[in-house]
Amino acid sequence: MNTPRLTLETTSARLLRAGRGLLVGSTVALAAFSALAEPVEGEVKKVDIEAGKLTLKHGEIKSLDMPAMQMAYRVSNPAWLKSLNVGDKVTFSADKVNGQFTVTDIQPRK
Ligand SMILES: [Cu+2]
Repeated sequence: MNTPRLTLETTSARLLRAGRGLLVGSTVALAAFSALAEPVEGEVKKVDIEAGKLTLKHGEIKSLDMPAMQMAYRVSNPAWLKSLNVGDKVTFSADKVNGQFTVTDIQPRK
């Protein structure tokens, strides 16, 4: 199930996976997990290694109350930027970290 990924996993991502594996039986747990970031499809529009920013065109992100748009994100791991190119199709998760929208997980999509 775990494919090699260029990601640093957040605690919430691990919790989410654990929750899915557990056959969640309680509505409390369901409510907690539903608030976590869902993977979103996007396309790389700009990679700014110096600024540590990634501009993505993305679909709706319900967990962040965001419609589809194009915007710049910070990234949890700046090393990811080196393996991304404009035009790449990706699946990513984003969250607000220290008040800034941040990509917490990103993988190429075919
Ligand atoms: Cu956005």
